[in-house]
Amino acid sequence: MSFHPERRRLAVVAALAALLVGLFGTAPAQASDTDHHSSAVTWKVLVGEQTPDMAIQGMSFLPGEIWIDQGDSINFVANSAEIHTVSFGTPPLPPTTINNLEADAVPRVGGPVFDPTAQWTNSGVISTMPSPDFPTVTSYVQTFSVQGSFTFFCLVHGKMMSLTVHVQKAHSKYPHRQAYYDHQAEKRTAQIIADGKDLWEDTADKATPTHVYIGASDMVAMVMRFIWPKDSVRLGTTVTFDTSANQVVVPHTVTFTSLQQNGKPVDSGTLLPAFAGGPATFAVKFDQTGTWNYICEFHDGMGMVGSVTVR
Ligand SMILES: [Cu+2]
Repeated sequence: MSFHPERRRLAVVAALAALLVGLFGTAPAQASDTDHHSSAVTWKVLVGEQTPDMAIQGMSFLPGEIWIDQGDSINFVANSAEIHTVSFGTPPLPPTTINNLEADAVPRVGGPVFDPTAQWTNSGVISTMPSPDFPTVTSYVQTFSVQGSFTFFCLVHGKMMSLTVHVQKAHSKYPHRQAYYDHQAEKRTAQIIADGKDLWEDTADKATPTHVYIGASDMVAMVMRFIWPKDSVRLGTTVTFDTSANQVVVPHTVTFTSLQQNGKPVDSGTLLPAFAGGPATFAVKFDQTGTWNYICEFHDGMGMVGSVTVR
């Protein structure tokens, strides 16, 4: 084994750090010490929430409202495997289809200093989990030089996932410090996860071995799991996979890993809730005994997998 790759990576990081200090001067102070601040502060906003097993995903910026001064920056930090963006303005394409959404969400638009007069500003896709399909970032920093109140939103989850930034005159007193926002975020995260657990339990109460729910979601949380009682079904049974427990537009698939019918792998393709145009359900009639595993092609990395045992 050799240390070389690691050393090379460290060297690159050090060079980058040097370059950043060169570009922006000394590292900014943290928002904790005093209100009589003279140097610019970098604040932290969390993007998304999740349980450690990634089963429950939240759709909030935390905090959802923040007061900063002219010259301060916000570091938006990826906090979930689910993808989000930090966006402002009107996207170039109406984000009504998955293709449009991806075309708008993926490219970074705008520089390091926020420009409220620009038609569209976008972070690119923010996630803790790299995607094989598009580039993602784990951090996005914007510096605010213009006074005013600005509401950012997540293009993926719509305007219900929003953050208002109040930019005060330079050197104004802050109403809250970072520790206040961190504490608020902790409390809100617990509420979001409790909401997701309730949603999961309510959906599990409706599920049967022949009616499997493909996740569940409301305006606060998403359950990234197939929901069904883990009982077997008899040969010849039809199992329906159903997206109707979702109140937000989240695409899923039911993709079997080894089951074939008519010489083809059994795969639903992209499913969407009926209100988003569907197809909302997928039915499979099981004509072979065994345990058949399936995944959601979008969310298997979060553990969204299931199985049907046919006896
Ligand atoms: Cu999925």
